[in-house]
Amino acid sequence: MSKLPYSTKDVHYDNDKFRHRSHFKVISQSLTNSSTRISCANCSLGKLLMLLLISGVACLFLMNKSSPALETNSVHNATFTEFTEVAYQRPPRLWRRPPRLPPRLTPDEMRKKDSSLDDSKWVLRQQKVKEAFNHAWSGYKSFAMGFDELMPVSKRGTDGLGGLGATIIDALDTAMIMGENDIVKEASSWIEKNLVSRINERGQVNLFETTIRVLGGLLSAYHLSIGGNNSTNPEMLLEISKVLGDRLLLAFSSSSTPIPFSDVYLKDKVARPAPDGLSSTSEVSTLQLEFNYLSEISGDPKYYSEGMKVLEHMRSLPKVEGLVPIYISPQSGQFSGENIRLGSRGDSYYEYLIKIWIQQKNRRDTDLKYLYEMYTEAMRGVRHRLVRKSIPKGLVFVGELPYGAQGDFSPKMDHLVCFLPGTLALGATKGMTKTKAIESNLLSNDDIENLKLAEDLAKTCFEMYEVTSTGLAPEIAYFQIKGENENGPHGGNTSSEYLNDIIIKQLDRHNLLRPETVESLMYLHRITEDPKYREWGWQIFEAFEKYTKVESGGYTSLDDVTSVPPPKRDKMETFFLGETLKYLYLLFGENDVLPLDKYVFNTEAHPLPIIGLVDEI
Ligand code: DMJ
Repeated sequence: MSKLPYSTKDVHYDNDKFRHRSHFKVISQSLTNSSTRISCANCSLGKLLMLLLISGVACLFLMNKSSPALETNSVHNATFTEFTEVAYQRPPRLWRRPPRLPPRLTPDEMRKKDSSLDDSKWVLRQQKVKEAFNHAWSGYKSFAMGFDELMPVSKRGTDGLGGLGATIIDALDTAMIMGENDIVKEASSWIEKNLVSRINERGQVNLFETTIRVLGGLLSAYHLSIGGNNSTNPEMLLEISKVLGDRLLLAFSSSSTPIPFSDVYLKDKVARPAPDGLSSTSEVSTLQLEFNYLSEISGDPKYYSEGMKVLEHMRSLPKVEGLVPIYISPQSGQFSGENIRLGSRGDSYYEYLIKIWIQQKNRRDTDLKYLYEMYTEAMRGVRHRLVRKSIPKGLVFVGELPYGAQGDFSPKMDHLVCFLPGTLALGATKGMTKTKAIESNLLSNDDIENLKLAEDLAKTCFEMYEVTSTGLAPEIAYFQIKGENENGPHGGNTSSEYLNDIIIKQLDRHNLLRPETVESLMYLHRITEDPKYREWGWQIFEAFEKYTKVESGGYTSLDDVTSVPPPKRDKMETFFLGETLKYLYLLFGENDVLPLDKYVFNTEAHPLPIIGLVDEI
């Protein structure tokens, strides 16, 4: 094998040195190359060739010298035109400088180099999310410790969720995932000292909110602390979960049907229906991931069986292509009204159908295939009945049927619906990457259609942020479908190409720091591996930083995302720490942290292990 003009050792030592190869070095190295030397010296033809080579080198050296014209025209004195004209008069060169060589890395090394640069960008961005979490916690701790939520502008606390210190419990597993050990200690010790007495002393709580935020938070912190974070005692978390779970079971035992009441009175140990007698469909069907896991770790099946009765019952109720009204009566056990939507009161019914099936799919003793079928049918119903495209630019959105199957379609989409892209993607690949699912031939036609819808909807959800002056989404958007209201109320970002597709009404312009879009971006990034989802997430995070951060600590909800500066609403919802910042942190981090084929996230972003797959983290 002929030798290289420079050694490979040099290349490995420092590539940059070899980016520019001097003629002299290249030629002299080839002359001193031993094999050339030996063969040249050994014959007279060789000597002749050597002579020719030396005269060639001399000739090249002379031709390569700068032209006299250029030497007499100093670059500093000549105008640009003079300089270029002179240059153009030069005789064409026979010998040109060799181009700068790219670094001599193998394609593999090149890829690694690029991705490590990219990785470090995301490590820094993830760090920014951690800083935001610290800022949120420090505001809460300074002004509202022990209250449910922080009012960051007026610097005080408020109990909007029954007074169980909801922010502390919602934030605990986020702090664990981020490795914020001081916060973990503070939160755990507050829970250990206060939570049981709060459960015994406080009044009315909502069954759903308390289950997803408080019970869900305790359970995932329990799981993450087993054999891991020793500043939290998992046994303590399990004991408190049982106390709370038992109290919440009153909502089931007080009802004469499998549909639980919506409110539990903790101190009095009773449960009652909401004033209008109805429960929300999403609320009664968004308890089971938590109750099932509590049965799993406590060994007591009662939580599982009460929760699952709701879904078994709902299985037999009439539906519109799998779609259900947003209210249900615990007295009759029947759906109430005809209003069908995937926004408030409907959303997580669909989310939990697939997630409970995933959570339980490895159990041999139960057959929950019916949940998978209910989900598949419902998503067909969504695609058939609720999905439309806006005009003029064709954003895909999910609307509503406020008067049921026979009534008019409403092009209204709550920000809450933005959970759907993530759930659709998860349901399609079951947590695998899209590439792997395709290679393994695992996607059905429904899965493929759902995945496509997931990607289209994720774009729409992102554009709901992009279209406003603040870069933050409103609570509710309407989509243009008839060409009316062309100059109707819009988001204010005149450089958005979707300005006329998205209508934002006066009363819908608030932003509560909600997580659904960044949640879906996290799923789509992990599943499709498309980097654009991370970039979108970063843009959203920057908008939160710019407009919702309160200097003295915490982040605030806004009254109007279409005006700058946006008026503040003075509330930091618990899900900003429990969900929004957690999903952003996971979006910017490694995909194998809490992998989607081993964990299901409850609707409040609390990761729970898929039964039979994970014993410890
Ligand atoms: C959270 O409490 C949960 O994500 C719930 O499913 C919907 N609403 C909020 C966040 O927006």
